Parts: sequence; C-alpha cells; structure tokens
Amino acid sequence: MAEAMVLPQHQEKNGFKNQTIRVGTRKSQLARIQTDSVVQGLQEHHPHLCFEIVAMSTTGDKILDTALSKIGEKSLFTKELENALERNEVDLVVHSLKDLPTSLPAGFTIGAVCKRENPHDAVVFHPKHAGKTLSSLPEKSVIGTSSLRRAAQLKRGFPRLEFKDIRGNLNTRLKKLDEKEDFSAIVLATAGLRRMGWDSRIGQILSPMDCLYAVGQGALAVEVRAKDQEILDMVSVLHDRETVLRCIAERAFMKHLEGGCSVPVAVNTVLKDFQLYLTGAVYSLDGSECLQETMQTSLSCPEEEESEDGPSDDVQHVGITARGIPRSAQEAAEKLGIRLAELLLSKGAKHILTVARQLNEA
Ligand code: DPM
Repeated sequence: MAEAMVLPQHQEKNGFKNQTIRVGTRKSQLARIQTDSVVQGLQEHHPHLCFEIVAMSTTGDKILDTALSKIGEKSLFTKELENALERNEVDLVVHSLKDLPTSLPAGFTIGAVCKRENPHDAVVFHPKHAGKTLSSLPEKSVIGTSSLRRAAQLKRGFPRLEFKDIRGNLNTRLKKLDEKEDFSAIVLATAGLRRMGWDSRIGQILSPMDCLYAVGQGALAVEVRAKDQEILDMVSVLHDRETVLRCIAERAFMKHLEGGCSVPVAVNTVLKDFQLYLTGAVYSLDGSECLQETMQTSLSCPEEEESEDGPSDDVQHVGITARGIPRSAQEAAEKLGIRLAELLLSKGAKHILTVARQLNEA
C-alpha cells in the first residue's frame, strides 16, 4: 500500500537525516485525496524531505451497514491510525478535523489545521430532480443522510420531506442515489464533494439559515505524537490562523456541551476585523426542539502579540497545538466556545442532548 512520493535530494538543515516521513491515512478515495493534498503542502515547504503514504482500514470503514451515530465509538476512524502513530509505524496522520474527538487520547495532538474548504452542507439530487432545491422537491420526497445533525435541522426546516439513513463512502452513496429510486437527494459536506471533483453534482449549498455545519467541518487536521518536537515543527507550517481560531471555538463549544457525533450539535463561525462570531445550536432528533445562540469575542491584533509567545508555546487548546498563533487569541477563542456552551446549558441544552442520545441508542 505504501508508495514513495519524492526522493530526497539533500538533507534538511536539522533532524530527519536520510529519513522518510511516513504519513498514515484511511484507504477511502476521499481520505487518499486529502492526504495527498497535505503531503503536497508539506513537500512545498520542505522540498528536501521524503514522504511515504501508508494507507490503513479503520473500524469506520469496515462497518458499513450501521449509522455512524449508532456505533457509539468516538474514535471510529482514528483508533487504528493512532495505534500506528504510537508504534512509530507512521509519523503523522491526516484526518478530517470533524472526525477527531474534542479530547484526543494522551500522547497525541493536532499539529496542524489546514485552511478550511467551504464548511457548509450540500444537496446532491437524483438525476431526475436535477435543477430542483429542497423546497421545490415533491412532497414526501426521501432525503438520504445518517447525520443526526443534518436530519434534525432539515426536518425542522422542511417538514414536507422525509429522511432516511444512507451509509457508505462518498462513491457508494452517489451510486445508491443515482442507480436506485430510494432517494430523491442526499446531503453531504461541500468540502468532500469538491475534493472528489464532484462540484458539478452540487445542486444546492445549504446556508446557515437552513443548516448549520458540524464542528470542524471542511478542515483537514494533522495528528502527531505530542512529544515529537521535530514533526510538530515540520507540520506547523500548514496551520491556517483563521481556520485554527474558528475551529478552537467550535471544538470548545462541543467539548463543553459534551457533544459528539452521536448528538445533533451544529455551529457557524465568522472571523472578521479581529472579531470572532460563534453561532451554536442543539436539536432534538426530530428537530421539534432547538436552542440556538450567537456570541462574539475580540481577538487582539496578531502583530502586537507575536513577541509575547515564548519558546514553550506548546499549549494545547481542545487538542490543537497551534505553534505560531498568538496564545491570547487561542485562549479567547476557547473561552468563547465555553461561554456559548454555558449559555445553552443554562437554557436546557443538557436535557435536549440527553434525550437525543437515549432515543438514538434505543
Ligand atoms: C461526522 C459526521 C459525518 C462524518 C456527522 C455530521 C457525516 C455522516 C453521514 C462527524 N463525520 O456531519 O453531522 O453523513 O452519515 C465525514 C465527511 C467528511 C468528513 C463526509 C460528509 C468530509 C468533509 C470534511 C463523515 N467526515 O460529511 O459528507 O472534511 O469535513
């Protein structure tokens, strides 16, 4: 499965002598595409290093007949890859940030969060409904999704439609949509569809009014051993400041709510003029109940801050080691997420999530 990318011409200034950096990935086509793009970014910054991609199957890839939210294992797509990291079989692992739990197991950290693709959800229609939108589909049309978050919001906004589970990787889902009559449309992340080169199948991108996105959606994360300073340094060039700060706020919100992929929690973030805005919501499974609020915080001007960061800036915020990003901004983003979670908890979010979790497990 492994394949060499580029042969080293010279050696890097320090460390990595003649050493190949091994990059772990899941085997799905989307995972491979995502990993290739991260390796390409690393290769551009480190032209003298040699990268090798090692592809592995994970529990999430093997169990294809059960809704993700029902498997009840938080690290569905990550455990096998983390085991390989721990055993030094690979040096870094590429994931969709949204598949990484808000607390990583001890010894691991997210060493880079790359610039986010469009984080919104998209609707792909059956060819016979090409050109339609969710509003113009016939009554009782069946929409495929196994995301509790998408289903809850869309049931609320589009009560004329029906929702059914659909599993499998992106290729499988598109096949199920096109080759059968079971679904009129399916809902997927815009980011995944774009990365697969399926832009032309996107019939509608859902605005935050129709559907808030998942925590971390659209961003790629590089997971590493927390103590591996050389690798942490090497991958930190990929950090995108805006994405990191938005995702710290989103993950802090999720963590403080004690959410996970088995409960309907959704967000929207905007960073503009050093102001970070976070909208967060929780839903009952049928969408009949909803709590949604927005809060903002100021992120002080980064230029003033750079000098403040001492050499030991390896603090983690919700699992992310954000070298080179002002610590005060990271802390403000994390506090924003916690404050918003506290506000929703004070309005009864805990009850909504507990009932949703129980119903989902039943
Ligand atoms: C998580 C969810 C889904 C994935 C739950 C959610 C979608 C599950 C489903 C946590 N992970 O979003 O509410 O539709 O059955 C996943 C996708 C991507 C990363 C595919 C997708 C690609 C986009 C990205 C699966 N994880 O959401 O369409 O990089 O964010």
